[in-house]
Amino acid sequence: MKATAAAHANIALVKYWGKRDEALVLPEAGSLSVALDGLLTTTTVELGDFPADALLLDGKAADPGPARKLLDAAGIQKRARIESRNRFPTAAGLASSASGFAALAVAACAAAGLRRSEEELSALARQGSGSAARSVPGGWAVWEGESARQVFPPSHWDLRFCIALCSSRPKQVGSRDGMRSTRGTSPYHPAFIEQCRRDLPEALRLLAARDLRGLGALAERNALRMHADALAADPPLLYWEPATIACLQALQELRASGVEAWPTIDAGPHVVAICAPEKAGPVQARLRAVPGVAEVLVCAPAGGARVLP
Ligand code: 2P0
Repeated sequence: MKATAAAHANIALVKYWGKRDEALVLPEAGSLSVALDGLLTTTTVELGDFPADALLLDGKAADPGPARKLLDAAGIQKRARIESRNRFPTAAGLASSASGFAALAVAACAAAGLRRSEEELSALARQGSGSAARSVPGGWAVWEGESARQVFPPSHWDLRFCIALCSSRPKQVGSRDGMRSTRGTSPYHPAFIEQCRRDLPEALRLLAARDLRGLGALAERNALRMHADALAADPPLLYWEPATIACLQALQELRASGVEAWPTIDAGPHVVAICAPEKAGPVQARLRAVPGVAEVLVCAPAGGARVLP
């Protein structure tokens, strides 16, 4: 009654920002992501007749409530001892809910001896955190409706994702509250959702063709429009730090000098620059020189969640 699983976090190129069903965690529009090899979570689940559920997150006791919700959804009644570790190079506030809930879904089902398809595991992880649905299949993944599927393996395109860490303080508003508030109060939200519905098929076409200039520019537009949508919420949601803007400008200058790299930004201050492998060195060096950037991690596409022996 014990199993360990590993999963990678992912970065979306067409963002998920809005639920059509809050309780079921169903997205208003489809999203496209890629799993990142440098951002790994390993989770062990032990089931037994323990007095209560317990969760250790990076060695510290944490609320097992959200994990219990996922176990209940899987039909697992036994109490669980869960231990989860983020093998992220720094504790710099990178989102770990995607890799965490993906690893938890896979480890919990393995510990309970439940045979679940990848589609079922993705749908289960989704109930912990929407973006976790995409970390189950990994690689280049599309999430529409109840589950995500891998549309291309990591080997389809050897790109680099340079993550510039632009703040070490915890963000003020989490994704769940942020997207709820945006959906409820931003006058731009319907336009953003319509845009995502147009962006997804276009992004898939550019991804199939390995068109970096096309996909990079689309990812930049999609991310900035998501932030425009959030900025227009009441109260406004400003996720950026001064270093965030400085990174966006540094990437514009790099492109003007012939080093092609495009940014995307999640619901936080960090900038992720997308580029070809041979440009990762200059991009990393340039972003490192931006005042306020603590570190730049370079990641490559990774696979899906898996049970470890
Ligand atoms: C994404 N984000 O597509 C978008 C872009 C953040 C910005 O998915 O409420 O932690 O648990 O479903 O998955 C982060 O949101 O939110 C996210 P819930 P989640 O990656």
